Amino acid sequence: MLDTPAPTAAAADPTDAAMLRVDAVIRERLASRVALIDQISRYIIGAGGKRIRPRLVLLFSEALGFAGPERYELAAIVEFIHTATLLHDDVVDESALRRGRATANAMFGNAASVLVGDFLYSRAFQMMVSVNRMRVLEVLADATNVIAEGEVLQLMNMHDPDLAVDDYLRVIRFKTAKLFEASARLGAVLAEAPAALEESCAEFGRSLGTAFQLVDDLLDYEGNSSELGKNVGDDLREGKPTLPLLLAMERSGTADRALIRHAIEHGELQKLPEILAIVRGTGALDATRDAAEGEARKASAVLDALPPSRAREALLELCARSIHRSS
Ligand code: GRG
Repeated sequence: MLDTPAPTAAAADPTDAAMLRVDAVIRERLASRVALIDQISRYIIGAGGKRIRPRLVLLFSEALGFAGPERYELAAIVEFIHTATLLHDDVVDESALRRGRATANAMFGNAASVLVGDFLYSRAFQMMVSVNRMRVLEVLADATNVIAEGEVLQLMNMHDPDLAVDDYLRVIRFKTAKLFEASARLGAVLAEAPAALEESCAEFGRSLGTAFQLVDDLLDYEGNSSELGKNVGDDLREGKPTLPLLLAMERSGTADRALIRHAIEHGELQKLPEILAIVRGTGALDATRDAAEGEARKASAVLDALPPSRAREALLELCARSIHRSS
């Protein structure tokens, strides 16, 4: 089990009030003179989302003593980038449900979703320019580039039942952990923290982001669509070789392994119940959760480099919540 405390419902998050400021920035910066952009961007952003990445910016800047208004702008920027990737990803994956609603591609079509994703992505860069710090631009230009590489790598790995676990991990570090890493790092950049401390923050984000995606991949098998706000089984439908399947293949006999291989190669959802039974029976889901807990533990350990503060406690809590979640 994770060493971090179990999440407590009553714990006050020091970013709650600051997040209201971030939401105000988000609303203000979504504005476009083009009605369809307004409609779609408000549709997806208004659906909520956990806002984890902006919280990382706020918590790291607070933990390191920075309280300037740029933190709200940067928090909104990472949420815009995240939302742009979701808009694009749902088109690529042909997903129908996101944040408990029909996806933007299902509601407005693929072309509109991709283009509004481009709007949010480029608006994020306009906002970065307004922060006027070359290092911020560098961190986010690098991160978005790596995220795109991760998605292309994932595309190349699709339908490949022989994917190595290390190659799977590389994809999730690129496509998901990189934005967590950048968000945490930006808190340190704002606070002008020494290089070694900035690296520790980045390492926290990398580990937490990896844990987060491992749980995401797990929930695609054992989650509940209404709690998750997206359809379970999407990964299998697409033939995506994620850790639960890779581990189940390693641990199962010839017939079960052949069933999973076939499902990955052909992207079959009909066999989901049988595959779920194999994934559960072989302990692959538990092993995936263990891997996520290991990453979350690594993230928690990094926090020792930070001075004690409310924000540091909230980061610890975030590690626990990222593992023990149903959405
Ligand atoms: C636009 C830079 C750019 C790249 C496009 C499509 C693509 C390349 C990247 C997709 C990356 C992606 C969607 C990774 C998955 C990340 C992930 C776990 C998303 C879900 O995050 P949550 O659970 O979502 O934080 P909410 O809805 O809570 O905000």
